[in-house]
Amino acid sequence: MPKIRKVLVANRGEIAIRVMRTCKELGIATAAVYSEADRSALHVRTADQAYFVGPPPSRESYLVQQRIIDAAKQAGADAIHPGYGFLSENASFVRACEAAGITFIGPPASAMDAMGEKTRARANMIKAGVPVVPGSTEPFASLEEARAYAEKIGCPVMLKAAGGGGGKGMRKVERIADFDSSWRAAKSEAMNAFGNDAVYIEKYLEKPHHVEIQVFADQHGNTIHLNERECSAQRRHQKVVEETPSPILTPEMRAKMGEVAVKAAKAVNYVGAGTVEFLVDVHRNFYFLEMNTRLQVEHPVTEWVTGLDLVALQIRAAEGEKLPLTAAPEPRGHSIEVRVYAEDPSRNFMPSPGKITYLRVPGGPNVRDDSGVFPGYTVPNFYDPMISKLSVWAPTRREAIARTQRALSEYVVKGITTNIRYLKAILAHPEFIGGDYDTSFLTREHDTLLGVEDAKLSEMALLASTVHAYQRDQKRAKSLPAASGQGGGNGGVSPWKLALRRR
Ligand code: MV4
Repeated sequence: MPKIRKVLVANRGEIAIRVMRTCKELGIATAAVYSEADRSALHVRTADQAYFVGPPPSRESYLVQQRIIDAAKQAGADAIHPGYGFLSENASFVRACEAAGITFIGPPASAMDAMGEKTRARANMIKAGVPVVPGSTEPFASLEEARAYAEKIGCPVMLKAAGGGGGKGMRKVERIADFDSSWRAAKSEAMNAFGNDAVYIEKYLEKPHHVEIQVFADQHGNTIHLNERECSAQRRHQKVVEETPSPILTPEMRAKMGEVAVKAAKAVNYVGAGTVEFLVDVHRNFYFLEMNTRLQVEHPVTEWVTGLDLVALQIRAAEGEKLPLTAAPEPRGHSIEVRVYAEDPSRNFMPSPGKITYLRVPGGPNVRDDSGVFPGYTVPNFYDPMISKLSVWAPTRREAIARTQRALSEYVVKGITTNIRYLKAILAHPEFIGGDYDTSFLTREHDTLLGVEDAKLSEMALLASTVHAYQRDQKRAKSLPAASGQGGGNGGVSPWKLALRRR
């Protein structure tokens, strides 16, 4: 297979720049695509050339397959890197690339098909001997059939959309009396979100951890894992903080989960970078959840502890090269990534697009800032409001937390609101520091992390500090020399103001 000489990056923002950086290091030319809203975006300036693909909404630009393929042809690119999101997990796009004679840097369409639908993925995994969350593999024909199944396995159960992912169409059923209404709600939500109302049932797992395994495969049947990422710090199914190694994994669990993840990837003839997601229950049993058939947002933490460049590995695998390693490297040290968003935590995390009037980006030893923004840039409101990923490496977890805090404190972003303070609060929380935080952590500790105070306690604290200040000022006023001409008084000036004058 011939070497790749030019890559069209079918994405925007930080991930487009991330991919182009490796291309540059490998001597590969780059072409960007951009929408009307991204004319002055950093990924356009980073690429060797750039092609306009349409109006701001991604449906009319970044998601239009033919526009992307036409741009690649015009550029004379021999490959397309899809990044994450957009067309990255779209099997029909992979086939369209193939038909156009362009290498898709990612897995074959057949692997995407095998993992795309949750019930099909579960069936494939069961066949391969991969543990899945106990439950059904087929959607149910009727409500009665579904209710009978839920009664058999016992509440609580989780209803999930077969066509879905990311928590949409998902419903927890606590009592069988609630089953019928939850079932109908899940089905209609699934229909609206995915155009597919198939719903299946799983046993509900209490307070699970989200632990995922990075896998990698070449075109010659060599498949390895690259250890795990702990991703339990999520809010509304959006990851906020990721780290590796997972603080809850033993070397034995890592080896076992890695082995299972490789088995999952092999079962679908996977090629390139992929991620096998697991739920880990309180007893530390682990169950296959889904497979992401793309490079993930949080891949930098894996790069930090393995020393590998995952984008370079993706490109080499797409060129038909053999994997340069045969087993998972021992994790070296610890890495944490936090996602910096243009959003306002105090307004229910509402996106806060707008112009960045001033920007200072963290740096220093073992700090990496993957960003798509710059001073003077206007964050558009058409896309995901993530403005950067801050990741760090340190020898130990304790030091990695301290380094992340240090780096976050260097960040200065003016003009828009960010979640930086919220991120600092997460890293300072005893439960995060303790390491055994599960997927309920951010929701459960929401008020604490936002600095929302208990109203009664706040009132009490205000009273106490007022009394204290008054008593202190009384004492100070008494020890003051008498003010001139005022007969020993202080001219009617309050003791507080006097105290302030003395400072
Ligand atoms: C579950 C679960 C508990 N039991 N399935 C949420 C997104 C979807 N991909 C899977 N999810 C869950 N499935 C059973 N049987 C709890 C979750 C879940 C979750 C999973 C991963 C990361 C964050 C989460 C937050 C809430 C619920």
